[in-house]
Amino acid sequence: MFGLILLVGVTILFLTGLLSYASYNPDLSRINDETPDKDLLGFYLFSWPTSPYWLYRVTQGVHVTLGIVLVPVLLAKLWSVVPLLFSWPPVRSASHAVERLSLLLLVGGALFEFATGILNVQLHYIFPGSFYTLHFYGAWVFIGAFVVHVSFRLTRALRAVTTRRDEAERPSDLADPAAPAAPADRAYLSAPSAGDRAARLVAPRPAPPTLSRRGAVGLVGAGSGVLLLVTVGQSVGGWFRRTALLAPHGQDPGTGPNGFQINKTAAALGIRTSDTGPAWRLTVRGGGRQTVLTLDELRALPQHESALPIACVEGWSTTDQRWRGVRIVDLAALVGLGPDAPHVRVDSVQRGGAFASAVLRDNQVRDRRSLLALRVNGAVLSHDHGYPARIIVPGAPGVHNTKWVTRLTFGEPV
Ligand SMILES: Nc1nc2c(c(=O)[nH]1)N[C@H]1C(S)=C(S)[C@@H](COP(=O)(O)O)O[C@H]1N2
Ligand SMILES: [Mo]
Repeated sequence: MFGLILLVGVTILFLTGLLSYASYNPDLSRINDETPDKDLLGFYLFSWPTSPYWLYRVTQGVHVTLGIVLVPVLLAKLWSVVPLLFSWPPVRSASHAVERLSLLLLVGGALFEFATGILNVQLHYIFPGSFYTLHFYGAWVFIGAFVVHVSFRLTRALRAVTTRRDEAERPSDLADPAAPAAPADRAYLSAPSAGDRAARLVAPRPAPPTLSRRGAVGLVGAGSGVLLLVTVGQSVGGWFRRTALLAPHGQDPGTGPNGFQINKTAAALGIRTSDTGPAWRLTVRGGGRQTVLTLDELRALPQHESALPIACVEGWSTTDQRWRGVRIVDLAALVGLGPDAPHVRVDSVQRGGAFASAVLRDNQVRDRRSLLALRVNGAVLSHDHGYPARIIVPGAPGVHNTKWVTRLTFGEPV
């Protein structure tokens, strides 16, 4: 039963994970992602759409929330199969050898993916390398082993959940290989081989139970349920944020127009007020031209509104915020690029470090909801939300909504 839950759950995790990777537009530029040799594993990459505008909020909310909720199921599943690790003889046939080898990658891969994912959403960046790269490679290794494992075990798992309980649990059958043969359709319940006995997870000499089957399922279900209740609020955002007791950023993002989640503060990234003060300029380049604007000049351009959320790879998102600023296509027009403007490289005043820059694809540039925002919810952007100007793009992962923008470069090779 745990195996079947994981079969469905892990498949969803894998697919939403692949989507999350695609959403970074990793094929567009090394600035967005440096995973080496992704071309082969990234065969499926596509141009991430801007509609529906809540797309990443949903796919990544599902990915992170489900990953956390499945932890008790994964642990219980591993616990239930621990005896199999010591089955004897260790290898019975060629196919058994393949299966056991795949288990190394399966169990190792599962622990690696869950551990790196949880460390990332809890903001412990302790990896020896980029999180994307590790989690992405790990996912492919794991899913390979997962496919092998499922192909070996699916029929057995389905049989186990459709078998009547008293039959499946009759230990005497299992302990005694000389037991009389059962009718043909129940043949697997009698005179089992050593391998069969081990695979059915019934102890040959069971000790008195400390937990009933129902108790074990209940414990795991309750564990997952509690995790769901204290996690999902960070993806739903708004009022529900209060219920997200496990959210590493805390439950209270503050009040007022700028009272929504801040990922990294200006102070944490060493953004100086002198960089964003009166000396701040926006440089727009492209098509062989360049123009430089002051904040007042930017404010004098046509202003537009978009109601869009911020949705982070860490699984948290905000509800829709009311952004106001200049359309990115209008900025492209300043250097003579029309409505068919190309991709743009966005640079912030941030000196190095992750996420100081990003490259947006042409479909994101051309979407009329994509803004260089100067205001949010009726107020000027706060310093922590990217004053004086930040990017906001529908459907994009939060990391591409660059804060403290100072330069836009259209159409150059990136
Ligand atoms: N310059 C810069 N912009 C940035 C980041 C950053 O580290 N530096 N973080 C990004 C990430 S990962 C997210 S989720 C969003 C969060 O925006 P917020 O802090 O306004 O909610 O900002 C993005 N913009
Ligand atoms: Mo993020």
